[in-house]
Amino acid sequence: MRRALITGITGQDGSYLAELLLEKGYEVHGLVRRSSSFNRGRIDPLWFAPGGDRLHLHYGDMTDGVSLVNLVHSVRPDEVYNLAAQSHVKVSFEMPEYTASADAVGTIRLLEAIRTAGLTDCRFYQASTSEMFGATPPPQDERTTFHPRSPYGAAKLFAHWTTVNYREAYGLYAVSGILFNHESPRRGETFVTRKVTRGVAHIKAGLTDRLVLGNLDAVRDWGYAKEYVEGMWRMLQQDSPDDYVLATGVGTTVRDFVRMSFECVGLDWEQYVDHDSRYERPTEVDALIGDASKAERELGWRAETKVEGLAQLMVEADLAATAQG
Ligand code: NDP
Ligand code: GDR
Repeated sequence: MRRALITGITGQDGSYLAELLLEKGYEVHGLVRRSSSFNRGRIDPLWFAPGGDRLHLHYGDMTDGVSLVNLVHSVRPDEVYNLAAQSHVKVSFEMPEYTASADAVGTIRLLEAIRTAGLTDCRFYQASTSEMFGATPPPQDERTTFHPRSPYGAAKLFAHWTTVNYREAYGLYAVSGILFNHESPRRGETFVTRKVTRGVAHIKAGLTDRLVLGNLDAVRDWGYAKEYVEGMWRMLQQDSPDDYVLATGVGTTVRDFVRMSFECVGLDWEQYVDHDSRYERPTEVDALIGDASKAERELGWRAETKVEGLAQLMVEADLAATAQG
């Protein structure tokens, strides 16, 4: 039985990936950080799903190297998926040092834990991001120049090159998945898509009549998270390690995503949306549109859900959640 360790298992991607690996028969170990409130809502249903007895959770933190060393030495995983991160771009401007510690140095801590445990056959996935391209105009692929525009983007770029270096220096099977934005009903409520679809559901239910947003002109390439975790897994099943972009190839403005989401419930967005510059970033990433043809060619992976379908499924899930209270 293959054994996987997932950092960030309580997040959007971690929960979908844990589900996928349990379905594939893996023993799944997850790193969970201590919180005063319940932070396992997304993975709670997995305990009761088929294979739930193969799920094991461990306390630890990306900023605590000792916890990572102890965990890797005791679990001795075949595959490690490093998904844990302070993943909010705007927050990274307010917490740059913490973001660098968790996202950049945290990756070094984890890679060193694998190396010092002597796990030479262990396969490592790093959750890299289109934010590393930042100011470089689209389309972006694996050969595009990096130009991050936030402490988050810069920290992830450090982690990306560290992953490449451990592959080259130590022969570790280490890959960097450069993923463009991917969303779902499990997306955190402060990211723009979920903020919008949840806002639409609340407006439709009469709980509020306002939705306050920042920059509506930014262009993003939004796909469906459930499909992207399949791409992560495929990256670790190749004969040799390499880096891949995952994206839909379609760019949409925030404004158009807002319009589509309101149209799902038959409302005109302009009647409800206000602007507040406090939601803007000191430096914005204007446009991200990915070219995932290498992943399609070598992994047989392509994004199936397009942005309209994504908005629809997220609005429907938020309408259902709102109705349940
Ligand atoms: P989320 O923000 O939903 O999840 C982040 C996870 O990391 C959570 O489990 C969180 O725990 C955990 N975490 C945060 N800080 C620490 C820490 N110091 N120690 C241990 N765990 C920590 O992110 P996503 O699921 O959306 O993204 C997964 C990864 O992919 C992230 O690294 C993100 O940066 C990257 N990425 C995401 C993209 C996207 O569009 N979703 C695109 C490209 C890259 P808790 O639940 O307790 O908060
Ligand atoms: P992003 O996602 O920064 O692309 O990072 P986010 O949803 O936060 O922002 C997307 C765009 O929407 C604009 N925007 C707003 N954003 C938020 N959060 N809240 C608002 O009210 C708002 N109004 C407008 C933003 O300015 C931006 O242009 C996500 C994260 O998941 C990262 O971890 C990941 O690496 C990248 O996607 C790829």
